[in-house]
Amino acid sequence: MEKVLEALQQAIENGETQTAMNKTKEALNQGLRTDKIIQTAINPAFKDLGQKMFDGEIYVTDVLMASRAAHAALYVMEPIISRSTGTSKGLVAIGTVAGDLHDIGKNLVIMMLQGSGYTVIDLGIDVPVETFIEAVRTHKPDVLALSSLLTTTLPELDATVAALTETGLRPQVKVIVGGAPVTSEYAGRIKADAYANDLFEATEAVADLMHNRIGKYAV
Ligand code: B1M
Repeated sequence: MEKVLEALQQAIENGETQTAMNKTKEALNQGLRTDKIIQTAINPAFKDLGQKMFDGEIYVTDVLMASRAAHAALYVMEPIISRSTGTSKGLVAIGTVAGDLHDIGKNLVIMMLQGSGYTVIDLGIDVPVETFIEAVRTHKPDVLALSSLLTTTLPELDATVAALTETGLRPQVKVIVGGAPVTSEYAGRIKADAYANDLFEATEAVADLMHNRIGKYAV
């Protein structure tokens, strides 16, 4: 792995915000692509941190510091990833479900969607079912994207799709779900339209949904 990416991964794991920003700039100046930076430095940093958190080697505060450093790296890459094409390809409303405060993955998905020409309404984290419903009613997005990183908050995905059906809004919006504990099988069970494993798949899946294509991410 390039030295600069190793240093970036380390800076994120150590929660060193300024170093994370500097290393990201350095990586970009060396001509490294944003997808490589994400896949080779940011994702592995959180894989490591997740394991250490699971093993009780580090505390939530350590992970919070790391998250700030990762957001700083994303901030540096944002203008490149989100470079818009001018005309919008469609409207996506996205949020992390109620009870869940994880937003790094969601924010990456947003940047990628914006960079691919979609307009995105970010509903934030810890979003209750009612807020998703209100957003669909008010903004009429083409796609509603739901993120969940906790096993305990998975039922919120189900509850949101069910509430869309109960309120009669389901036919007007496509639903895509994602996040580490979400699987294609689960997405199918709750009758979502698509499941995506990462930011790249999410963007492809949204394109399929926009064109009513039964693509490889359909469930
Ligand atoms: Co938490 N956390 N966390 N955490 N955290 C996990 C998720 C965990 C797996 C760690 C572990 O135990 N090994 C575990 C969940 C276990 C489970 O339920 N299965 C866990 C836990 C237990 C907790 C707490 C309960 C800890 C505690 O308090 N004791 C607590 C819960 C707080 C809450 O939400 N109510 C908690 C808190 C936190 C922090 C706040 C400290 C911090 C979040 C900061 C933030 O997001 N602003 C945090 C973090 C950072 C993690 C880990 C280490 C990293 C998550 C991350 O950002 N990954 C995580 C362990 C891990 O994942 N290895 C862990 C990087 C990111 C780029 O990937 O988010 O997976 P990811 O997003 C990907 C894909 O999933 C996908 O695309 C993204 C980009 O490629 N994707 C979608 C995501 N959403 C999508 C939506 C889509 C499509 C694709 O369409 C709609």
